[in-house]
Amino acid sequence: MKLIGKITKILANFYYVQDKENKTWECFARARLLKEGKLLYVGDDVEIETTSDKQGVITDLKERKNKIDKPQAANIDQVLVVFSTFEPEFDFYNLDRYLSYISYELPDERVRICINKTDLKKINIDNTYRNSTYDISYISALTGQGVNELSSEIVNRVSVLAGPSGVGKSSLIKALVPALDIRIGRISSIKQGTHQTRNIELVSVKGSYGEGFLIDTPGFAQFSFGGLDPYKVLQTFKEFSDTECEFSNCLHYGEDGCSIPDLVNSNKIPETRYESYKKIMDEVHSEIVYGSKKESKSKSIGGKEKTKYKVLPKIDPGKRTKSRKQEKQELLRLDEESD
Ligand SMILES: Nc1nc2c(ncn2[C@@H]2O[C@H](COP(=O)(O)OP(=O)(O)OP(=O)(O)O)[C@@H](O)[C@H]2O)c(=O)[nH]1
Ligand SMILES: [Mg+2]
Ligand SMILES: [Zn+2]
Repeated sequence: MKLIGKITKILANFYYVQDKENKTWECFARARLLKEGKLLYVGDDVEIETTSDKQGVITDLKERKNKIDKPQAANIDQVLVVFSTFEPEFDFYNLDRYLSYISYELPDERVRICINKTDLKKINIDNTYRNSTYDISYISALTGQGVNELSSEIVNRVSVLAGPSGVGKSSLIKALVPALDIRIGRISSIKQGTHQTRNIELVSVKGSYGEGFLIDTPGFAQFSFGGLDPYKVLQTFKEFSDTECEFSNCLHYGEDGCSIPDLVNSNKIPETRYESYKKIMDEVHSEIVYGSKKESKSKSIGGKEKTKYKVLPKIDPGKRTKSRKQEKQELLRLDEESD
């Protein structure tokens, strides 16, 4: 029997596919698909050929609207970037990294900031993001505060939850779908760096308001902006990309005569957003091709003419030490993720 369904979970070589009647089939992927280089992601719509009353083989991958490689998911309508106010402590720069990275990968989809654990501590970041494209929800997965309002935002959409480990992504899904039995961490284990969610998993949420799909993902910290297209990165900061600057092609990255610093000084543009942008741009330019226009601002750390080599932007030594430390932490976390 042939069926169409959605991949909800991938474990080793097994793909779990949910059909239109909400029945889940345990499937292998036909070798030909993998040979053609078609990687299958959670969220993909596939055709299966059943082989028993529970199992089947994926025979075809339907056209996908989009995909993201970290976390791996496809056919996404919206990303909920979840951060907590406390444990782990809220951090503007870290949030801006997630926002920029996700908007870069999925430029046409909605990205919403969800500030969780408002029962522990309250923060208000409305002002900082007033000229950005991001909507903000303040919630508590624990008390249910703000969760109902959020549920109306997930109807008829596939939403990916992304954010650092321990911020409460799985808890939020559980608050939206109380019957779910998903792994939720304890704060004590979070402090030891344990990642609770191991697999990317899609769940459907049904309520009186309709149905939506949520994709839970393990917290991740390791992603780099090195070598990305700086103009596309600029597009992820709408408050600058939409602002008039003296120069039509200005990256607002230290160019003489750029108007952005004045707008920051007069509070028209939030300073934290500008600071995040510059740090992200440092990273973008940390891997550039020889001869590109930023070369003069950067210091070579090796390599030959006309070959691609690594350059480091000139940043003050304090910052550089910090970023190396962060890098090391991120690598440590990645180790934990992949164990
Ligand atoms: N006080 C409070 N604690 C919360 C809230 N949401 C989650 N927690 C706690 O925070 C811890 C981490 O929650 P998880 O839902 O496992 O976090 P996660 O983002 O899924 O973490 P990973 O799966 O590791 O990426 C657990 O101890 C939760 O009980 C909240 O709104 N308030
Ligand atoms: Mg989780
Ligand atoms: Zn400018």
